[in-house]
Amino acid sequence: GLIATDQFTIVVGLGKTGLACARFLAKKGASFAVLDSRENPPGSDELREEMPDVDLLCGEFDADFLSRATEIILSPGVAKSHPAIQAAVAAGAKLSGDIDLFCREISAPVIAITGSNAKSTVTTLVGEMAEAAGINVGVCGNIGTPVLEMLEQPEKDLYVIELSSFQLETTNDLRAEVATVLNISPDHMDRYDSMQDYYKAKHRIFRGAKNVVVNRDDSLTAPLLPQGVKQTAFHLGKPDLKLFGLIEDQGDVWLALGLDKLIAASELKMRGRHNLANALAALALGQAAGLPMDAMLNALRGFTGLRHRCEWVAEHQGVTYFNDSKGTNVGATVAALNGLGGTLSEENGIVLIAGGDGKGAEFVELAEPLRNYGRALVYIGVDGERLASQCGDINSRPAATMDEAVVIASQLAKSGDIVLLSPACASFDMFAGFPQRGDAFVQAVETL
Ligand code: UMA
Ligand code: ADP
Repeated sequence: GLIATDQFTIVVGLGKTGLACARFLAKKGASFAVLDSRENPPGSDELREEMPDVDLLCGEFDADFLSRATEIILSPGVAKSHPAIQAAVAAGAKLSGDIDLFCREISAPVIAITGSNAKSTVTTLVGEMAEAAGINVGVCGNIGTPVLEMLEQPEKDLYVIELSSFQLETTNDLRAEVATVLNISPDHMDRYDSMQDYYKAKHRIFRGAKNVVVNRDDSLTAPLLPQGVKQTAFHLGKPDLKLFGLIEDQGDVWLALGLDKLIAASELKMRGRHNLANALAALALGQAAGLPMDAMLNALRGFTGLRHRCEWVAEHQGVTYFNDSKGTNVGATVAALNGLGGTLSEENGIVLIAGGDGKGAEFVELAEPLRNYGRALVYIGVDGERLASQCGDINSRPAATMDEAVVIASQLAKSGDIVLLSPACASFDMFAGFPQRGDAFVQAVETL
């Protein structure tokens, strides 16, 4: 029967996060119910099996029921601005998320990482750096493992948490040992009223942080600092004592801090200049958390990058193919174009495969890197034509499938060129997700 007590919690959304929240609350003996707007949400079977007494209400949210809750734990897939959620908040329900619940439980330090792009790359890298230093580390959050799932094991000595703007909307009390916003460019504009709202959500990561890491190349990443918070920074320019950067010496580029050359860029296996920024960010985060430099550099040397992020796929008839399927917003694709374009010689260019579900974005910022490095554009997906219309006067051609896109791209590319899949869009109009889209690209390249 539906909850009869005065004090109860409602978990809104039963995806990975909601299920982990339900398991956590059940273990605590809390009285709670679960709501999901989907008719048959993922996790229902597990919930019914493991917690048969917990009510699961599917379909349109019941604002009256929500308004009776003491606390609402909101999943990242549901907007805080949903009218039923707002009504409940107005009626006095406390709104939080899985990150808040997690932080109340642990005493180990947290390295918290957000940004419009490069989150997963930097989170993974920092995790590997900690591991290389012999630290028992947990890597979790938006990267895939809900934070509360970590509590099913003994407490770690350090948590590296990737946070999305959605998760941060409901995070009130993070108090990270180290926090960073890696970069900010428009994304998820179908969920935010303005860039200002998106920016504000991201900056909640700095609440109560002891150390912050700032990207000096992106002023939107700098927090308003309360006194006593230590700040380090990184950028793709000259370093100083508190600024990780690059030194050029006899034609070689080095990652450096102050006058110390730490590691040659040529030793990194990740491709593209944007990945130098990611390596510097990871070093700055690790240093702020007290990780030893040697271990961090060893981890950097061994890190080949994540799949679907400017991933080298093949060379075919002098053309190199890169899979950047995780490039799901304009900022990511701009970074991939500039990052890889910088490695090309004068006469070569990039054939870009882009398009998909644009999530309400504008694409005009693709025009400049395409003017600098673009050979041609092959566009796919529901927003492909709109994307192409905003990319200046580059030679552009439509394709109906990934196979067709790759064939057309291979015909447009000249020897020495790059063919890059970096869609600047979500994949859901054609694929189950970015991994499936990337796999389709790789497969199409292999059958050329
Ligand atoms: N949904 C509804 N009704 C509901 C609840 C959810 O329609 O009542 C929909 C959402 O709109 C969304 C989907 O269901 O499309 C999943 O939402 P969810 O909150 O159930 O998601 P989880 O399965 O819990 O996964 C979430 C993150 N997903 C989102 O933020 C959408 C995962 O990040 C994350 O790995 C996981 O928690 C563990 O922390 C995924 C993601 O796409 C990878 N993140 C976005 C991104 O990286 O751009 C932010
Ligand atoms: P996120 O988890 O934030 O989506 P990923 O590490 O998965 O970040 O990278 C996603 C995409 O972001 C990459 O495929 C690439 O196109 C782009 N990207 C990588 N590094 C950067 C950077 N430093 N600045 C901007 N975009 C980047």
